[in-house]
Amino acid sequence: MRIKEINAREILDSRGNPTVRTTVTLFDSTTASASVPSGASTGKFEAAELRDGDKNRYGGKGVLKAVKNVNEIISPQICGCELTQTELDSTLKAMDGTQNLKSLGANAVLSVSLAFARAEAKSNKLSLFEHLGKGAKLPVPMLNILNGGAHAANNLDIQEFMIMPVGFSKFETALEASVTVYHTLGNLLKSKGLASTVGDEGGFAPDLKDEREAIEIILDAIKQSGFNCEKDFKLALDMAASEWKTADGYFLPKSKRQMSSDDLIEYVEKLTSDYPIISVEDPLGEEDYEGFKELTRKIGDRIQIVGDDLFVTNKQRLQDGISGGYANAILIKVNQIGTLTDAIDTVHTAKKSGYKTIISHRSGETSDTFISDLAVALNAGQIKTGAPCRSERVEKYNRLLKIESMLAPFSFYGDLF
Ligand code: 2PG
Ligand code: MG
Repeated sequence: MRIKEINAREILDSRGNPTVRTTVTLFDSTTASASVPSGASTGKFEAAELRDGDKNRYGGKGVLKAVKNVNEIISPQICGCELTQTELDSTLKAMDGTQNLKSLGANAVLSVSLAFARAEAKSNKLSLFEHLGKGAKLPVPMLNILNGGAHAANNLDIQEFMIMPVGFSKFETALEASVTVYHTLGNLLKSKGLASTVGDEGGFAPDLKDEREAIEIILDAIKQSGFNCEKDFKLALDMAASEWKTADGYFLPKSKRQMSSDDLIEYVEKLTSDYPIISVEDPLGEEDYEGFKELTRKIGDRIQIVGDDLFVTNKQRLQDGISGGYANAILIKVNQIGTLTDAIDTVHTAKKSGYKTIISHRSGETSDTFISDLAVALNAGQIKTGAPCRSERVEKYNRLLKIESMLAPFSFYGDLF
C-alpha cells in the first residue's frame, strides 16, 4: 500500500493524560486512525513511551515531541512509499535506531503501525480482524471487576481481581453473565456499606480487610447471580508484583507486609489451592526468574502463570522464559513492544511453544478497539480489557459482540479451561 499522508495529534486517554492519535491516508484515499494506550504499572523492559517532560503542560506528560516525530520525521520519510506492514514496521524501527524505540518514542511508532494496519484493512474492504489473521474465534474475557494496586486508591495490594466466564458457549452469553456478576458485586458492596466507586479499569475499588475478603465477596457475587464458581466462572489475578520489589525482597505497600520470594510463592500456592483461581499474572517481580521458575514448577500444571512485566511482549524475553521454564502464558500489549509486526511475532512464538496468550489493554486507554480484532485474528484464546464499565473498556467488549455476530456459530473459546 502506498501512503499519502500521516498526521498525528495529541489527544487524552481515560486518565486524562495525553496520548498520540495518528491518521494514515493511502493513495486510494482510504483513511484510518489509531490511538495509543498507556500503562501505570509499567515493566522496566517495555519499549519507551516518549513524554515531553515539560512540567508546565499536563504535569510533564504531554506528547507533543512524539506527535512532532510522527509529523516531521516519520511522515516525510514514509509518505510516497509502497510498503507492507512488515516493511513499514521494520522501517520505523530502523528510523528510530534504538532497541526500545526511545528516540522516536514507542507511542509515536505504534500509532503509525496500527493506523496503517487499519487503513490497509479498509482499503482491502476487510474487517480489521479478517485483515490481521486467519483466526475466527472469540477470546474468553478476563474482566477485572475489583481493582487494587496502582489502579485504585484503596487498601488492596493485588492490582486485579478478575472473573473468567469459562462455562458458556457464546461470547454474548458469557458477557451477559459477567455483567450480571459485576452488578451483583456492586449491590453486595453497597449493602455492606462499602464503596462501590470504580478504579482505573472500571472494577470496584473498596477498602477491604484483605485479598481473601476480596476473593470471597466476588465468589458470593457469582453465587448470588445464580452461577457456579467452578463450572461457569473461574477467577484470575494480576498481582503486578514488580510494583512491590525492593532491594532484598518484596514490600506490599498498602498492607505494609514484607515478603521474600519464597513467601510469595507459598502465598500464591495457598491462594490458588483455597480458591477457584485458574490464572495468576506477574506473581513475582520482572527479574525474579528463579522465583517464576519455582512457582511454575510447583503449580504450572494446574494454574496459568502469566508473564506481563516479565516478558513485556518481547520475543527475546519470551524465548528466555520458554527455555528457562519461567511461566506458561504471556500477556500481549502492543505498546510494550511498539510495532504490530513484533507483537504478532511474539504471539506466534508463544503459541508454538504451547504458551497460552492473552491480548491486553492498558490501564490508560482510549476508545480504540484494535485489541478486540487482534485477539480474534490471532485466535489468542483470551482477552483482558477491564470491567464492563467505563466506555474505553466497554467499547472493546462491544466490538467483540459485533465480531461474534459476523462469525459462524460456535466461534467462542468457551472450553479453554
Ligand atoms: C497490567 C496492566 C493492564 P498497566 O498490569 O496488566 O491491566 O496495567 O497498563 O497499568 O500496566
Ligand atoms: Mg499486568
